[in-house]
Parts: sequence; C-alpha cells; structure tokens
Amino acid sequence: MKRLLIPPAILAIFGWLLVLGPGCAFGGVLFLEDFETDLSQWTSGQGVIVNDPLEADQALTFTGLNAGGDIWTVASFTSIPGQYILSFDYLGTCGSQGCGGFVGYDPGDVWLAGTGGWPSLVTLPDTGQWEHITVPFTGPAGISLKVEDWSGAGGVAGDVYFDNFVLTAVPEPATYALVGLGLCAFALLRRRSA
Ligand SMILES: [Ca+2]
Ligand SMILES: [Ca+2]
Ligand SMILES: [Ca+2]
Repeated sequence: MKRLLIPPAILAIFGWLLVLGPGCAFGGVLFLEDFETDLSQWTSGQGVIVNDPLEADQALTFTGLNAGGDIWTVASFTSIPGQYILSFDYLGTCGSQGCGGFVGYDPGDVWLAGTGGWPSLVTLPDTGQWEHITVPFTGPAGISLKVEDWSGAGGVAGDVYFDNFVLTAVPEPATYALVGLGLCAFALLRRRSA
C-alpha cells in the first residue's frame, strides 16, 4: 500500500501535463522488431527470417541450436533507473512443452523467458499457437537482447518462432513526470516564441 501514496506535488505535475495536452508526448520505447525487412538489428548467427507459418507476415526462427545465446541486438539499451518491459510473440511447434525458445539479455546472461529446463523469469508455452508474452524486469544499463533455440531442449532446430519484439523503458513516476515536464515546458516556450 505504501507505493500507492503519491506525493501531491507529483499529482500536480501530472495534472499540469494533462492540461498541456497534445504535443507533449513522451514515451519510452527502446527497440522494435517485426522481422519484415532484414536482421540488420541483430548480430549474425543461426537466426533466419521465414514466412510466418500461421500468419501472412514474416517471423524469426533458427537453422541450428545454440546455448548462451545465438543472436544479440547490435544496439544496447538503457532504462534509468532500470525498469524495463519486454513484449513479443512466441510460437512453439514441437508438439509438447520444451521446444527451446529462449529470450534474455547480456551482460549478466539473464534469461527472461524460456520453455523450461533452465531458469527464466517467465515460461514460454509451446501451444502450437502464437502466444503474446510480456515480461517486466529490472536490469542494468546497456543491455543487449539475445534469442536462441536452445540446444538443451527436447525439440529440434527451427521449431520455435519469434515476432514483434518491443522493449520499453519504464521510468519511475517522479522521473517520468520531471522528464515530461522538461520536454513540455520546452515545447511550450518554443510555441510562445514562434
Ligand atoms: Ca512479423
Ligand atoms: Ca506474425
Ligand atoms: Ca527447438
């Protein structure tokens, strides 16, 4: 219950931001990937773009198994003070639980989501259907996402698919308000001086 006690000053700032209205957008999307063009946002590995087996677009799968990661994002990402949300779509087609899809980040060799057999924050369900996965987590600055079809799983290479990665930074309410306040004040001043 302690976290629900928001200081009146913060509420006032949020109220002012609402009054300022359109033009004062501030969001925290760090990374987007829908696999519709190429893998230039990723290091080379055994990841390949293929036709989505269930939909009319394209998705990521793997031509070989790996451990410790197979492809990493070229860019690294930072959320201050360290709150992130990763969401993506996952499809496991091996027919039982344990196809081997894993998503994590480095440095730290942290696995955010996986199909079991190795510790991860969230279990990816191998249902033969696309599953939308959301993983809130706390991490360090400068993380690179990594994905693999794990060699220690029961399935084979290429029985897992990924699509629509979105990595978002979640500032604490006070930080969020102050950053937004700065951006909005700047926009307002520019508007007035124009
Ligand atoms: Ca896609
Ligand atoms: Ca898709
Ligand atoms: Ca597999």
